[in-house]
Amino acid sequence: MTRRILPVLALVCAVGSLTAVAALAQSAKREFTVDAKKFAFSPAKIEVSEGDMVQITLVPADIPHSFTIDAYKIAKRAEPNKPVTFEFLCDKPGTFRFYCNLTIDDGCRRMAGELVVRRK
Ligand SMILES: [Cu+2]
Repeated sequence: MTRRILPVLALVCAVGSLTAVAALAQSAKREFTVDAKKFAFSPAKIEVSEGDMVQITLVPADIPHSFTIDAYKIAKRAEPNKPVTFEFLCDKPGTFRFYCNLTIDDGCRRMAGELVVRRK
């Protein structure tokens, strides 16, 4: 009886730990600090993998700016000396434009970058 159960237990444990590893790999946390100044984002390109939890800290240096991605329904505004940190799950693969949706200054319309979510 013990002979039969042990291999099964070993298999269950192996599968269990593999599943845990796979889950960890799927939900990698990626942290980015995005500076916003002189009507530009830096970095202007953010690359992650599908399933990543992405944390962004938006740091405006001159005037208030926002980090907006329509497809992910994100619009976060921050002011100089008051950075804002937020997270979202990148569950949609593709290339998405991020931009500043504030209208304080016309220059904000030129502010744009790219979020690339690679398909797993
Ligand atoms: Cu702006």
